[in-house]
Amino acid sequence: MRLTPEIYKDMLAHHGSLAQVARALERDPRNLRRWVKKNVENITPPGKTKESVVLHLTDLHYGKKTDTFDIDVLEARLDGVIQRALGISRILNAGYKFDKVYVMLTGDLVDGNEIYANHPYHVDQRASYGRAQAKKCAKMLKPRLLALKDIAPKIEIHGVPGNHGRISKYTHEMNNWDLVLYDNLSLMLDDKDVSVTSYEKNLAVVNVQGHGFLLYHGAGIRMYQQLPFYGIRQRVLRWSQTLKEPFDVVLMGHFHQCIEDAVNDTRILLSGTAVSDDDWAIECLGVDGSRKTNFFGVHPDHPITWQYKLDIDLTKCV
Ligand SMILES: [Mn+2]
Repeated sequence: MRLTPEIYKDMLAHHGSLAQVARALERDPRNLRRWVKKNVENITPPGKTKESVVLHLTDLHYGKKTDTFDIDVLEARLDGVIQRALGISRILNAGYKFDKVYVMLTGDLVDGNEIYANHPYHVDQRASYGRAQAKKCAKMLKPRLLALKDIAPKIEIHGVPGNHGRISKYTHEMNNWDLVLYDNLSLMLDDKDVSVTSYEKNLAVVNVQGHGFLLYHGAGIRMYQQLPFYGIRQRVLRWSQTLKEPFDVVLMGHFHQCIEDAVNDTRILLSGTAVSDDDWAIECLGVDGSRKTNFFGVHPDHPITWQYKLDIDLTKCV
């Protein structure tokens, strides 16, 4: 008899447990468990669409201190983002089956401590120096990223570095606390269903459901009239001709704004920051950092299906 998911379900209803079904079929229960995992549990229920989920996190600036932002505020804001992502996914569960959550990290997750001359004056002293930030930030992220298993059974984390975590201007660009943070996460998340890829380069293309997602922090793009759009568009146009791997969506941070643009069919999504009363954004851009981040679904036919701009905090922001 060739076992099908329907036959297995009937037998399970009759025999009561997987072990009893294995006995009735005279099969090794461990083999049967593997078969069930592959053929029964991963099957998309009728009426549901199978998709992957992307959560973009960038510019958390762990260690930065402003009038209304420090490491405690960041922790609470991150909890809020995760809760909102889980809440939305529970609503969407009625129509979707999610196979994987991709967490895309595009740098400045740690603030660093000495890449700018005035840097030490803007650091939360409890966060301490760069290596300590990379360790503490990984500890803060670990349980919150694992909570995303409530959305899908597998998690893939991909990270490129930002500019704030650079250790010094006189060392290799990849000597960067963001990458140390990702490496820490990789070691701490000792789970066969969770993977962490830390890219020792500024640009990385991640494949999700057959679509290319280009991860880039943003620090190499100059602004014109203190607006980033022109620079981003022309760079994306050139990259589409230059990069070996094709991409459909660009995910960026750096500008601390949650804004969206496109060049023909290539979507450009910038997520905001966790920082509020962000002197840099207020002075250089004229607006505070927008505390919103992108959360969306990916289907083999469409690089972005549903899409939410999750609030990183619920207080009013520009
Ligand atoms: Mn930043």
